Amino acid sequence: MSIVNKQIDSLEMHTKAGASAIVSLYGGQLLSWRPLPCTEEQLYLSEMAVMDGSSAIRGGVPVLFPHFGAQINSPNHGFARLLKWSKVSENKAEDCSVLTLELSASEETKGFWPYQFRLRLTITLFDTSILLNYEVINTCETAFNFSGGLHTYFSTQDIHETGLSGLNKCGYAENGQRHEELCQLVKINSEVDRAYFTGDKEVQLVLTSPERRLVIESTGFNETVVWNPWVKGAKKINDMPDEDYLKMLCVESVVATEKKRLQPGQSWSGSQWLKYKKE
Ligand code: TA6
Repeated sequence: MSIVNKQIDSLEMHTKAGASAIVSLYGGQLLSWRPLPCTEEQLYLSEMAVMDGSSAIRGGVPVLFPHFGAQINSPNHGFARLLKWSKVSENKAEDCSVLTLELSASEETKGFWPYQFRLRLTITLFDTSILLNYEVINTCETAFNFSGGLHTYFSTQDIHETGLSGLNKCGYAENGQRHEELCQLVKINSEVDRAYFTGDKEVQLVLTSPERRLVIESTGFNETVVWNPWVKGAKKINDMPDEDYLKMLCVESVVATEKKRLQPGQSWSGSQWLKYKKE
């Protein structure tokens, strides 16, 4: 955790009872979440993460926009995780703490994508849960299409003992092939990079690992990507220790294959709500 405090411009959030979170202005990225009652870290953050603003931070919750994945003449997963966001507001209530960050169009973003937009991330920290709301507003005079989402990295004590339920019977794409999920509990025993077509209804998944259960509720987004690079993939990632595939699993709430279209003045939002459960 010292890595966070050392190098980047970040904001701390706390509830009165003692849950906490750390958010980087660079990328508008949640880096740490410690809910009650355990106050243990729930997110994976690579100890080799680059924290000087020269590349995306490996871990926490990278915000993807204006596209998911690769696109010609634009950084992988878009520019939002590579730019400095600004703070819109910060409020405290009896049972929660709320922070809103924003990224809007600039000369830099126009170099990659010609549209005027506002991208807002509102983080609400409760004692035992954290709600991330991702909102895109079209502030230009023409319509645009976009994709993106929340690329959440969860920590786990042991990937071999980690499972994800709630995807049974859901169709997914992996390596260009379509499949249907047949498992009640998806176990991660090899490289996985699957886009589940969960649809834009509310989705409820449960991540089970030796140390806890986390309920992951998402709304708005139409796909859920499950990613672990496993042994070979991890070796190719420069900013992650080779053995760390054992300690992480990404469960991403995204708009990917089917882009969203916004008319001038329109907005769209999706959310991911992470709820800590001990057993
Ligand atoms: O969302 C899954 C994914 O697109 C994987 O294919 C994998 O490459 C990952 O994201 C990480 O991408 P990054 O650009 O952060 O290295």
